[in-house]
Amino acid sequence: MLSNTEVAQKLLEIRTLMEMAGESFYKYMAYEKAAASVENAPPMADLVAAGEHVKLPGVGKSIGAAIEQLVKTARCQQLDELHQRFPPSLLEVLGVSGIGTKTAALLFTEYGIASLQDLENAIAAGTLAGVPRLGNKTIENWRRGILAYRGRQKRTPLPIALTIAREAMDYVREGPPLERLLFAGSLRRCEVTVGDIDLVCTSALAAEVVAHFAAWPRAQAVLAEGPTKASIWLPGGLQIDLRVLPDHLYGNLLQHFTGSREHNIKLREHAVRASLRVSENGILNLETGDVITCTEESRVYAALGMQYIPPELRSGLDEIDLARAGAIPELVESTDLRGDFHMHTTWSDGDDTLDAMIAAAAARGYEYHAISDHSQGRARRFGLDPRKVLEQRAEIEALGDRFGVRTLCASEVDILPDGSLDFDDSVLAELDVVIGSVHVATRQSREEMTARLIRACENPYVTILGHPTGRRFDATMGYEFDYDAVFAAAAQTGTALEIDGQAARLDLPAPLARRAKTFGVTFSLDSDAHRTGDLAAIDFAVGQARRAGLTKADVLNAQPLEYVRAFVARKREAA
Ligand code: DGT
Ligand code: CA
Ligand code: CA
Ligand code: ZN
Repeated sequence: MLSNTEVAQKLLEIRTLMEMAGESFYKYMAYEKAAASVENAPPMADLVAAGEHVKLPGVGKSIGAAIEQLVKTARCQQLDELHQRFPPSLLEVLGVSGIGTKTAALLFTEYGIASLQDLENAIAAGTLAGVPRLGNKTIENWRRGILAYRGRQKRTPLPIALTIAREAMDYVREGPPLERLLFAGSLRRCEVTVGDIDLVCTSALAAEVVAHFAAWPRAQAVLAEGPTKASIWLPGGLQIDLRVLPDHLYGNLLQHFTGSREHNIKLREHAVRASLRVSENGILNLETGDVITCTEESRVYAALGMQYIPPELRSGLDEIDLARAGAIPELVESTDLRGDFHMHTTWSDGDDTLDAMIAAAAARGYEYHAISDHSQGRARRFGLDPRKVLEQRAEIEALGDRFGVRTLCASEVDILPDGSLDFDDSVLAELDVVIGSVHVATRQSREEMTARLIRACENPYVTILGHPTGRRFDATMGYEFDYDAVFAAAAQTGTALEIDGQAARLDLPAPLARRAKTFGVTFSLDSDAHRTGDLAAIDFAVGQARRAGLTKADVLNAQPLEYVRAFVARKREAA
């Protein structure tokens, strides 16, 4: 059964294909109007069942018949006929700026180009060169348009974007002299994925800096290049924008390009009430004509009569009201962390030895950390059985304080399908900290998964619920459960919820962590490192925590070891 939105999308597809087929404006626009009606109507399945769909504005007999077929079978005669003429894959070509329905139809009928990939191949092979009506400039624009389209389709995970941004910044610094350089946009706001990378820079030699940037050998194409800005595309379609202004505008520039768009709109609305206009070029007083320029970003907010708002909170929610009331929370920082509860060694699936991981944790200046190798699992090849757990504990105890950090004995224990744990209580009781994680049977129903996670929270030995949603960037969508019910259980039982900083996870995501906080949940920010080099991934967990508005007090591993021990003991004693 198609939803209203899906029916509307099909009607719009008919509209576009009709235009391609050369139908009259009035004919195809009727489908566009009908699509808008459907979008705003009560559920179409009900209307069709009652025969009332034909009464919707803009829906007559023939469109009504199409809607009825779509609702019932997800197909309709009009669309089937149009697909005989034009393949559905051709629609993607319309996503390229500069290509309209006429051009797409021509490309298909005359050159057999049926998809974006076909077009890309034809351009690369030079097949379209020399075609009258298609100048070289048009084809070059299409080539760029395809890259931009691909880039728009695909958002890049934050950890990958951050690495690339740092490499681009290193390259920019090798060029003409500059004052300050930083990434802005969604990357600076620590969004889980970014659409593109925005770099802001101050220099007296803007044009030279821009030219150097545009010549980065890693760029596959240069979009706009002007005296103060340029955009490049990397292979795969990731875009990087650079903007260069004089140094006395650094604060304005950084504020402007950090966004979010929603935040900036609200900020400008607030400013206008005080007759101020905010832009990257300064704050203009509309009454006096004076311009306030800000060398530091905090001055922008001060000039607008509010507290500084950290980038992670600039989402356009309530942060401006909070800042005006002086009520922006003091967000947790990386330097607040005294430890990390989640890391693996060669005892299970890690790449580095126990000694190496402990030394690396000590080198980060932690007061304490936990080694949390996997439990045996259901025939997991690399997991530890109870005997191995005790063996590892003996080894950790033998090391004592050799590395200058307190190593806690932990385990990342599988939460089994029924919510029980992979180890008996007698084994769990030997551990300082227990992380319970779902790794198997992830396709349970929402109800089963909810009950499973609640049961895990109710287990007196579960200190932390690991990567609570199970989602990953690669493909895994995570499992469904009733978030509120599990957050309430975590708060009530004194179970910490993890924000796992591993590049592929970032789980809990910030919006859910923000929600969990309203239940009074305690959080654990962890690296889930499988090698020494990944301990720094804990910073991504901090980024998500900050986006969620978490403070030091919300975070278990921002507390001293005695507090952690008491947190664990309280839950075990309550049982
Ligand atoms: P993204 O790239 O989709 O992950 O999200 P952002 O927030 O990085 O968006 P982006 O790259 O389009 O623009 C960066 C920031 O620049 C945006 O958050 C707000 C600010 N900005 C202000 N005015 C404009 C404008 O006219 N165009 C664009 N593109 N950005 C603007
Ligand atoms: Ca961006
Ligand atoms: Ca951008
Ligand atoms: Zn793990």
